[in-house]
Amino acid sequence: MSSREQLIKYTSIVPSTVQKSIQRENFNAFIHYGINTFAGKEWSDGTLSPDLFNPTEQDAEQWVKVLKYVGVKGIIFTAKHHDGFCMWQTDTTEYSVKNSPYKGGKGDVVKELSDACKKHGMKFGIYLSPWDRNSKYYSTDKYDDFYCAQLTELLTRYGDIFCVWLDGACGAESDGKKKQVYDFQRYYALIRKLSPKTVISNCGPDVRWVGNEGGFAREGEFNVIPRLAVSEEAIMEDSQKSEKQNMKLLVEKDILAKELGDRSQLDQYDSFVWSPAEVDVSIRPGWFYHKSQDHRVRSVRNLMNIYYGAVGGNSLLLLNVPPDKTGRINDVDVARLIKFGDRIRADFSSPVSIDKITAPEHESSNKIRNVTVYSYNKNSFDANSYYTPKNEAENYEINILFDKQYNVDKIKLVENVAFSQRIEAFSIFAKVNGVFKKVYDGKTIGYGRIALLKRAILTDEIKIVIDKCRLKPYIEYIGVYQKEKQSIFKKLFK
Ligand code: FUL
Repeated sequence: MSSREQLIKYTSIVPSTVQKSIQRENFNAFIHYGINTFAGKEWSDGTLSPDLFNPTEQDAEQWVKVLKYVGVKGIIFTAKHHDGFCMWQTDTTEYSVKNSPYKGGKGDVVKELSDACKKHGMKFGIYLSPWDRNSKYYSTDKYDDFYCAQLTELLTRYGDIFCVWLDGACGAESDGKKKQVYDFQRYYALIRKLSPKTVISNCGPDVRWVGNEGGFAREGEFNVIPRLAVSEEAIMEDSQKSEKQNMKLLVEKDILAKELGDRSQLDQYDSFVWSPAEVDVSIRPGWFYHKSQDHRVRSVRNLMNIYYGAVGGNSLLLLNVPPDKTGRINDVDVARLIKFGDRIRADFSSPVSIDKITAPEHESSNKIRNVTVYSYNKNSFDANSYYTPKNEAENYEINILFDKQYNVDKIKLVENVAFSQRIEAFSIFAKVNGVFKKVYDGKTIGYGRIALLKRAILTDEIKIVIDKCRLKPYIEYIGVYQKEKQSIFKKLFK
């Protein structure tokens, strides 16, 4: 049993500004595109000829427009995958688009995409694989200089970079090479110096890999976790070391998906960090495009499940959409993505109208009515207004009365993470024929829980009970949504 001192310590851990920004805009896209696309490979060994890279209709604006329609806020692009082939006009190596036939060697895919992102109000980020199978410096003490020179080019030539995604995967030993010891602290310091607002993900201090690539989020996702759980060594140890393992992680629910950060675990440590989890998953079986997988693009239902699990489960979602050999996102994926975007919007298009909301007496001006403030158009909550009770209690009951009966199927809940993550268990009851019936049992809330009811329920009153909490709760938002009445697909195809 955690002591009060321990709970005070856990609740003193809060997100940094950079972490808050990505938790608010928690749905982003990955684009895996490079020499592998043209060779039909997932991992290539750094010896493929740059001649292979020759898209005929490359259109970065198409990528951005499609992804914007889906609702993603930022795009993270594979500027360099493990093969070492650079997608920009780099001065650090000859293995790049500058020696490919694309635009007579004058093409710069990083620039094309960053320009398209700027034009369409999309954030732009880069994936720069630390593992480099082409570089002559790899496995030598010159490699960190080489990698930092690449980072510097990318962070100084293309405007704002919202995220640098550092992959922990490395198969150098199976290549017969000495494992490179990366100077991660130097990479982080360089990124912070050149671009202080950039989020450093995966093998980095700001965002943590959820532990699988199959789209599975944890049911109870805590942001306050033991510091030891996010050491670079631990992440690299758990990352892929062979192509076989890479493919395995794409489909399996890895053991790493076990919960981190509940009280019983925290009680064993004395140093903690704020660490949001990210679910990175591909719309196809592979990260790169393969024609043979055109019939295996994820269904809208599957994408929605992933969306609700991740965005609705206090995690970030990073959905990979790989352009094909022409340099465009394939029509199959485009059609799926359009329906996916429509489905997300439709699911949140009908909030119920709340007549009365009551809760235990509030502290100062932090009254319960504050939690209903939400600007749908801006897709944001008012983070400065929240509810917190005056006194700590065993549990907290919030009653919500609607103006009439609605067919409710989801409730969105947000904690104000400026006060850490506190709620550990909650339940939702709906009044049916004058009697409250339990309709949902939940664990964590954090920055976003979408409580999806097993079936829609016709009701004019619900009750949310916070059953377990670290000290007292700080709630930023509660939204109750009706089941979308008309099938979105009918609307699309009529
Ligand atoms: C992994 C890589 O090995 C995959 O190819 C992919 O880039 C994925 C996002 O990360 O570690």
